[in-house]
Formats: sequence, C-alpha cells, structure tokens
Amino acid sequence: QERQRLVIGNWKMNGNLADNARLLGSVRESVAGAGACAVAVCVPFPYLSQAQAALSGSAVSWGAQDVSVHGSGAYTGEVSAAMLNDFACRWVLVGHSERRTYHAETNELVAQKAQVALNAGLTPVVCVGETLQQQEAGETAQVIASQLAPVLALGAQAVAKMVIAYEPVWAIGTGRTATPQQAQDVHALIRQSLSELGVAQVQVLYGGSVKGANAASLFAMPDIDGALVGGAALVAEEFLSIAAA
Ligand code: G2H
Repeated sequence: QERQRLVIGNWKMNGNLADNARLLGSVRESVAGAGACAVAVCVPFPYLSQAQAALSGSAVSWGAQDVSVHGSGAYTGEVSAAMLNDFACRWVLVGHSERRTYHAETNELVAQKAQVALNAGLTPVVCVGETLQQQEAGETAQVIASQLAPVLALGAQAVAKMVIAYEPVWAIGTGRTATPQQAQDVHALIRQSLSELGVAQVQVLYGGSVKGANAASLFAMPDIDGALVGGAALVAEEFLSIAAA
C-alpha cells in the first residue's frame, strides 16, 4: 500500500487577517480538485478560527504549531489539545526545532505532546533534525535516534497514527536545502526504525527551505513522502507548486 503524499505549510509566526484571507483563498481554490497529494496549513493559534472558516468543506485541512501537555488549568499562555479540537484541527506540529531551541523542549516533552495530541484525536507531526554542528561532527544518525527514542517508546499503535518530519536545522530558512540524497539517507534511517517497530504506513516529510524549484527532486526519493514547508508556504504560488510536484 502506497503512503499518501502530504504537503503541510508551517506559517510559523507570520500572517495577519488580510494576508491570510488571500492566501487561504488561493490555496482553497487551487487544491479543490487535487487528490494525489493531501494539503494542510498549520497557522498561529489566533488564526485557527479564520483557517477553519476559510477551509471548511474544502480539500485543505488545517492545524496548529504546538500544543500543551496539560489538559486545562493554571498554565498561562498554553493552548490545550481540546481547544485545537474546538477549531476542528486535524494536525499539530510537535517538537519543531524552533520550539526545541527557543523553548527548551526536550525529546521527552515532545513525545508527551505527541501522545496528548493522539489522545485528542489530532495527528501529531513530530519534527526531528540535527544542527549544523551535529551534522559536521557526524552525529546525525545518533541525534535522530535520540529524538525518536521516546516517541517510538509510545508504541506501534501510537506511532502508526503520527507523521514524522525530518528537518535538518542547518537547512531551515537558510536557503540551504539538503540534497535529495542527503535527505533520503536520513529518511531511510527513520523508515528503518519505523519498520523495526512494525509500522509501515507512517508518512515521513522533509522540511528545510523546500520550494517549488527543489520539491520534485526531493519527492523523487523513495522515502520522502512530502514536505513541511515554512517560508514558501506564505506565498501561494510557491506553496501550490510544491503541492503540484
Ligand atoms: C523548517 C521549514 C518549515 P523553511 O522549519 O517547518 O521552514 O521551509 O522556511 O525552511
């Protein structure tokens, strides 16, 4: 059984009501008929309602960029999985490198967030990736393995419902994409650990300066099932050309 292709836009902390309306409108319109590739956008929390209104009934799904491990209560600034469900989110990113770097998210916390998302019926997109330093030190495989370990420990049933995104930190927003082969090598490693757990259908996305011009060559790799797109997801033409690829 083939894994479905998937392209998710990660808007990060960008957007405003007016720009979002245009972007969501273009994406909705252009993705209307497409079927080979699923398309989604992960927007800032305040715009979930706008995304829901703009995309309901379309082929495009939406989600958030983070979720709290807590259910409710005195956690100022946090957003719960139940709140994401109130806006009919399908996806939530967990462990994006920017969360790991600027908010000190650990591998264990990221796994916890993935579990909390699953418990709420959301699909967690678990992000992993090595820094430039780690890559230069030849530590890529080891870093990915430690990031994945607590996630895989959640068990095959849980992992089968996730999406994994490989995003080398050195390629994020830098314009420096991993070569298709570099990305494929890491995707193969990830695929291998998923196979060892007995899960075959998990989609593994690549992220890091994906754009219209490099998407096709990345997607030609056997273990790259789609992309998590940052900067290029803010430009309708670019985002749509990635989805078309
Ligand atoms: C990686 C990616 C999206 P960009 O962070 O998650 O961003 O495509 O801008 O490198």
